[in-house]
Amino acid sequence: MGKSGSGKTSMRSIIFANYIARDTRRLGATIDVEHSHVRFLGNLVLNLWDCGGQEAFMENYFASQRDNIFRNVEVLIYVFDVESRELDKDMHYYQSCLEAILQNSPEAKIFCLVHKMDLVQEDQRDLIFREREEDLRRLSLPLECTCFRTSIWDETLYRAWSSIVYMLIPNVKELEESLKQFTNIIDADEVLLFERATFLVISYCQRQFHRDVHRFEKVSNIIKQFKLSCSKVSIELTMDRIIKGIMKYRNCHREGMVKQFQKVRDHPEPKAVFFTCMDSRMIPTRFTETNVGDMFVVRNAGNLIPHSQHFVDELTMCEPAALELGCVINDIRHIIVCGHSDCKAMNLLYALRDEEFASKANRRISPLRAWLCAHASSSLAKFQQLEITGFREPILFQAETPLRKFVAYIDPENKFAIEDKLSQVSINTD
Ligand SMILES: Nc1nc2c(ncn2[C@@H]2O[C@H](COP(=O)(O)OP(=O)(O)OP(=O)(O)O)[C@@H](O)[C@H]2O)c(=O)[nH]1
Ligand SMILES: [Mg+2]
Ligand SMILES: [Zn+2]
Repeated sequence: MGKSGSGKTSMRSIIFANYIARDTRRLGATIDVEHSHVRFLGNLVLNLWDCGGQEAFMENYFASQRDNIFRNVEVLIYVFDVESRELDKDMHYYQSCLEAILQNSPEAKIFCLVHKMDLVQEDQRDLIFREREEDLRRLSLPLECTCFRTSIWDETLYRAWSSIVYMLIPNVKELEESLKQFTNIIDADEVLLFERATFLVISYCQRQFHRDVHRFEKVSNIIKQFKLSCSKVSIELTMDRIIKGIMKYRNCHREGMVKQFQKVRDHPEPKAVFFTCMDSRMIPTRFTETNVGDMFVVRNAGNLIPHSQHFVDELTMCEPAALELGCVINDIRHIIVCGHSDCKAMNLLYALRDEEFASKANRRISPLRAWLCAHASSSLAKFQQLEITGFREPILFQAETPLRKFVAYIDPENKFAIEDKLSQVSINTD
């Protein structure tokens, strides 16, 4: 939370989405709330809500969305732009947030980030921060708040977020105990435990005194920068690999393939239309061991097939056209719809259960949300029916002709993540 332009999305993008500080200048204002799930320490999931701070949205959070925004909050992070000219208004919104938190999630921890400290003269920073901290503590009563000074241009951002994340880890004491044992066994001066994706410091064990109290954040910052520059090199390497791949194909395999193309051209006998997700992990010809001439492959976000009712008066999409090409013109009799686990499109569909997230305004700015809402909302509805029965009952599918019915059990052994169950429902609904 925090006023528009205070730097919320910037810090989120740096910590959780591999942005560098310079990239944040390109960010637009956040429209309403952006939800993201961050997987953490193996199986923890951090649900981050980045609430756009423009006044119309803020008013809306306190009025019509109050329950939705402030219920089940574990941590409220309020970001103040240290250079803000509207301090009174900032404080007013902050207090409204506290009030709503007190009503809906009284156990929530409160963090205040006095942000953009880089804009304050160095010799003034301590003083200004201390004044703000004092004001905020006083204004927060009866709730307690923890204040940090932050800037995206230095390591202070890591210190603040490490402390926030530390509060959220349920078994942190066990981790600390194991870390202590490990440090003793290897006889180290100091051991730090970083979270793999964000490089936030989760815990540490110190046996030798060290003078620099900011060393952890500095290490986080340096390693993250290093990781980012490695990933840049890796993008260049990937492009290089693709180009080399094309050259190798032309030199080594093309001749053999052309013979197969000619054979297929003279005797085409495709056996299936194969719908799957565009996800880079899906390589359908490899895992089906099919070859030139075997299948027509159609790929999109989430392996969806739009219902025929969407084909109105010449307006259509690629999927029905592909079905006509495969099944009518080429007489293919089999259609395969193949989903996969951890599908980003299905994860988003799951998040679209939230009405506000799926609102018209949000669909207007996101073609992916619009696509999912238009063509997967029936899957979502089926999924929600099944959720009620705890997935014990099968779903019944009935085509337009009453004779075509079938049942499907979704994850009967209860082995999959909830989003993967939705993905299975969606494949069946297609
Ligand atoms: N100097 C300085 N600029 C920052 C800092 N953090 C963010 N900014 C800049 O502030 C501008 C606004 O940042 P956003 O992250 O989009 O602001 P926001 O809080 O998400 O705003 P809304 O989405 O409208 O609520 C961007 O141009 C950032 O580059 C910081 O620590 N120091
Ligand atoms: Mg934003
Ligand atoms: Zn996918």
